Amino acid sequence: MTTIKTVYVIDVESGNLQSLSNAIKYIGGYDIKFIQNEEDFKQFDSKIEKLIFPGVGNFGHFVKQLHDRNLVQPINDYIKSGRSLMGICVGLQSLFKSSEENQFAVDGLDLLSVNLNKFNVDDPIFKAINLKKSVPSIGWNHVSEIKIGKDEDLDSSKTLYGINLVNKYYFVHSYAAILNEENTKAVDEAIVKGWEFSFATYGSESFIAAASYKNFFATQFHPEKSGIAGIRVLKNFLDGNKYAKNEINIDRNSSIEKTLSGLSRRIIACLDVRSNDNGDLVVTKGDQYNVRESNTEGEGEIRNLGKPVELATRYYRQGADEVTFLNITSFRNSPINDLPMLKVLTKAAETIFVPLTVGGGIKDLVDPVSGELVPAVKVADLYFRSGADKVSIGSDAVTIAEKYYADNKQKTGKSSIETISATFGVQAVVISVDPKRKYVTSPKDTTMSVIEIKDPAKYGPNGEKYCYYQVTSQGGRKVHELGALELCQACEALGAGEVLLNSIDHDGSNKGYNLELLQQIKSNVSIPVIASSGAGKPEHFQEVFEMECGIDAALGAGLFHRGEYEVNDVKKFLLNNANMDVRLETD
Ligand code: 1PR
Repeated sequence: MTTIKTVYVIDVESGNLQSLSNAIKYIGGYDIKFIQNEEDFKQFDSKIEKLIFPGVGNFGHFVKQLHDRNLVQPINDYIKSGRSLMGICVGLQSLFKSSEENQFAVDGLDLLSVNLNKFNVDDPIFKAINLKKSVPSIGWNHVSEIKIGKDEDLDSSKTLYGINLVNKYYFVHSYAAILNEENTKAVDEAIVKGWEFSFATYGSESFIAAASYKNFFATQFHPEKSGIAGIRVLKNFLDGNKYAKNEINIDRNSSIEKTLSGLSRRIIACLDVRSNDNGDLVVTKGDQYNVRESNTEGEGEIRNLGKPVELATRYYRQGADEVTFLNITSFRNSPINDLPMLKVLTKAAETIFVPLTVGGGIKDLVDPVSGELVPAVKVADLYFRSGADKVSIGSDAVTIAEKYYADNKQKTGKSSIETISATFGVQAVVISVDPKRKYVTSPKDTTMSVIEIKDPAKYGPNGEKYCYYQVTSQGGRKVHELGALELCQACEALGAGEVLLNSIDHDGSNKGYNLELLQQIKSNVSIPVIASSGAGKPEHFQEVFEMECGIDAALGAGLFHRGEYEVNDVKKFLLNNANMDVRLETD
């Protein structure tokens, strides 16, 4: 009979708790107990042998929670006692000295005397070709170096809890223990004392990817979101297998491209979800946002391409680097605690160990049952607690941006974008943009930034040589006098961490991404941009990643739903035909 052990998890309402719990359940053999405050710690202290300290989002907010809950001293005492502890992401950061990201002016636990700095948008290797480095860093990266053990019997087949040089791990952060002069000195001194590290590089900036000292271990990346490679790291920690033998023995092919950022080409599978006419939740897909089949009598039924959890799981197994669910009708009249997408996420997150994004209806809501006002940050919290890693905001982003410009770029601190990013971090807030091309005869005809159309074949119906992309809300139904670029810039200023850039003109067309739109937005914001709408074959992914502006990720929907291509077909094509770096199953 196998004995079930207990792993204790510090719960300061961090976004990744559910994902971590799911990963531990998947590994098996452990039950989970949460520690929320000093009293819980005292109650369990003598029994704790494995403690996990997960964090995501804002350093200051996270560390303040530890202080407010009187958890700093018990955690320090626990570490001193030599028992096992694993920190994840901000869980790792909070064990360091301090961070630039610190609106509450609280210091970390100072276990290792290094400071956290923001990645440099003006990284010289990007600047040299007139680009900006995307910050936050979101995506899959290798570790570039592992420094372990002083024992002579340690050889290259050994790893730090399974971390090896071949696998890719999911990193999502704006701040890191970057190896500047001061931090490098602290790291060198720590190594002499027996600390062990692995490092990774984002652009030209190297930073601590994992740190370990005796039974203490922490990762900047998210093992619970790093597919099977991450699960292996977590399992090795739980099993106390510090120098686990390397299970991946393939040589990394050194001729494969190295992207400027170091991140591999990120492929996202997207599921547009809504109720069909029978009230069942289905994955659908529109043509220019029209999701009804056309028939001889006009509009037919909602196009039904499958069940959300089933399809999402299939795409994860096919190698999707991320899965996005867009609730395209927002279920406006559902009681808050019973939003249908919560169940979809809960179920999907049980077996999908890559990041999940959910969009649709993220804004301040009034619960139709209780009449209670539910702020957007609470709605987002419900989704995070169900296993989402990011929320995507569409219609509300347009309202917020319009107000931002009307108020002369004043921030209120109260919008969904601001409140969610202040609590859960900028990386948790994606803006979903639904723009439509509008032709203009001259740039003077609008206050929006226009694009000059170079190809005469693409001029407007009246020979217009300029266009801009007018944003819409409510799934394309409402058109606003605001450009896509202006929307993205306002949202970036307010704290959005990523742009999901759709194009109504290209949606469902299979003719490739809207390159002129992508070029305009990506060249004028510093946050990552996901290309969406129009992918019909692997060549379209290659084309979008070859753009000089440096698109961060590419999303596909219809081509995967119709079964024309599997996600890995696209990745293998990118690797074999374009020598592009992708994460494959072996990773
Ligand atoms: O406005 O915050 O409630 O969010 C609603 C969300 O639902 C928005 O993200 C909006 O983009 C999305 N949405 C609303 N209506 C539709 C529709 O199709 N009728 N879907 C819709 C948008 C666009 C992409 C699609 C790509 C790729 N879907 O997500 O998956 O265009 O498609 P393709 O590869 O097949 O071309 P809110």
